[in-house]
Amino acid sequence: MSTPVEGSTPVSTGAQTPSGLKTLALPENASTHGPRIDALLGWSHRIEAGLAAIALGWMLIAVWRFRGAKRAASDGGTKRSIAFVLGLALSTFLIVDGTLLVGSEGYLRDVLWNLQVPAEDPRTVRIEINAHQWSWEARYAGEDGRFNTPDDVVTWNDLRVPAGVPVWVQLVSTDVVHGFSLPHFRVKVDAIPGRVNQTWFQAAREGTWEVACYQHCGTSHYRMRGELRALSSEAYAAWLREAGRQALQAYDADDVAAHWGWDWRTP
Ligand SMILES: [Cu+2]
Repeated sequence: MSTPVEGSTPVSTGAQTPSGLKTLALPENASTHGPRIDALLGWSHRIEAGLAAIALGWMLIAVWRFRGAKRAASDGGTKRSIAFVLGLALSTFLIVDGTLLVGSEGYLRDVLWNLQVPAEDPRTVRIEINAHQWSWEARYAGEDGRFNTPDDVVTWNDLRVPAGVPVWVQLVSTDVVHGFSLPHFRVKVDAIPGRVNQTWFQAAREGTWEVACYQHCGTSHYRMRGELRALSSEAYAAWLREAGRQALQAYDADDVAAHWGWDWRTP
């Protein structure tokens, strides 16, 4: 069930029927690239169902067709029959799997391996994320556009992005491996100590969704949740300006733990 958070829109946590019951369906999609991921999943499931039906059907037919047959002692096959079966298996494998591999190459490149961040897009919002046991700490560069400077905006379990704009995330972890996941955006990437990973997404509309950890990262892993709010561009800019102003006032050069940001990595 959704957990209403005081003063905000309830976070959507899963696909729900009108009566509020959860279904096995994917959570609603809130990103611009989500439909392609969902279509890929849908087609994979259809192909798997087809293959399973062929294999099971073949087995059932064989059981029915030879149900009264006498048990025959196995002779281990002749060289010719073994070669025939091996040849048949190998050709089936090459034709079926080869076709799938070649056919899905474009999809792999465009959808699953779509790591080409729209870095040239001047609207692209950059966020650094530091995962902890058990929270998400996020850092925005502030007005100067540079990270780890006094006007950086730092939030806890509270990601804010403008809707309809690419969001480029670079992330690490301070302790163990965490899994940064936006289920409603079909985004999953590991947060690993000592390594900067990256991903990007784009919210299709305004709203509030869940940020989850999908690696079992310790006893309170289940509590490692945050909110992602997709705002209008104006609301986002206003929030960032005000938060940056407050950050400047609260800046403490001696607070070493607060200075975990890094120079933005360019690919
Ligand atoms: Cu975690």
